[in-house]
Amino acid sequence: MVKAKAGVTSASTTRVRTQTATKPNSSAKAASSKTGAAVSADSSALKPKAIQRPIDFYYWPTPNGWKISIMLEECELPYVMRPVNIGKGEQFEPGFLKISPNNRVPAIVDPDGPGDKPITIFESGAILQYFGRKTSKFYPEKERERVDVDQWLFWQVGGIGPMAGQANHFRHYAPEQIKYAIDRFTNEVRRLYGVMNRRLEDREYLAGKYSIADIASWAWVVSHQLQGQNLDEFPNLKAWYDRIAARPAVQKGHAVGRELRQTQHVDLRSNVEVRRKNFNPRMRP
Ligand SMILES: N[C@@H](CCC(=O)N[C@@H](CS)C(=O)NCC(=O)O)C(=O)O
Repeated sequence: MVKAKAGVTSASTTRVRTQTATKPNSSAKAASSKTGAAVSADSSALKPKAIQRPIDFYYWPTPNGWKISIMLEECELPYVMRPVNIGKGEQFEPGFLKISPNNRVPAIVDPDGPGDKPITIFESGAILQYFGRKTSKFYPEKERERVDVDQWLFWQVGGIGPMAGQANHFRHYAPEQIKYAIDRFTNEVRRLYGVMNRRLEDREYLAGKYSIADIASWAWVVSHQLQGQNLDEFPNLKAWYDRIAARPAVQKGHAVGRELRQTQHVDLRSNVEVRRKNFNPRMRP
């Protein structure tokens, strides 16, 4: 279902995931008090609720954004997608800065956060862990299993994400083709694909069962061609990629906002002002 609703940014097209209930928290409180469950205000907010209000999801269809659109779909959480056109520089608008102090997507505001109060979260890894704890899905509760997921999640956030981002930048967006930079980042991404390929030699997923670690890395492997990689060189990785791509929620999440790229796309190479803001940190507020 697609609805128009005012957003933080000037682009206010929003998309609302099908939802069954939008009643305020008081109903949820009443429902839980009937069960007599003795839970602290904080922990109760991290458990799935009978009634969850839509989560505001600040997004642009990019690898870091897909991680969250896929997780929202996998967890069947209701959300309102609020586009932040990073090609037009909307990530630098003051309203968005309050939500995402790093001026980047994705970010979320969950009206039903801990203590039954809204919570704002930026950084895709933190958002994935939050949804994992909130829904008890794709993020195991046993410490040993959770540590396994965490190490691969952090490997993605600190490793393959930034390296693949730089490879993509120097291959496709840099004003000049710098061979040293292209080789350095393309080769490092290749090494990291090799790490995943070895890890997946004797298992179906990166850390135990399908988890937020797989969702995070998959979203980056999607753009392997832009990063100068050939999945045929990595058979275990390719099988993993296809296995995850076959999941209906992954397909749905990956398709969120796809039309925005066509209707609102701005080519960063030809938009001098946006590039000045996006790629020169000294110009940023
Ligand atoms: N570490 C951040 C990275 C977020 C990030 O780099 N987002 C990109 C889109 S994939 C962005 O907002 N770029 C806008 C810009 O560079 O100004 C995360 O994992 O959430």
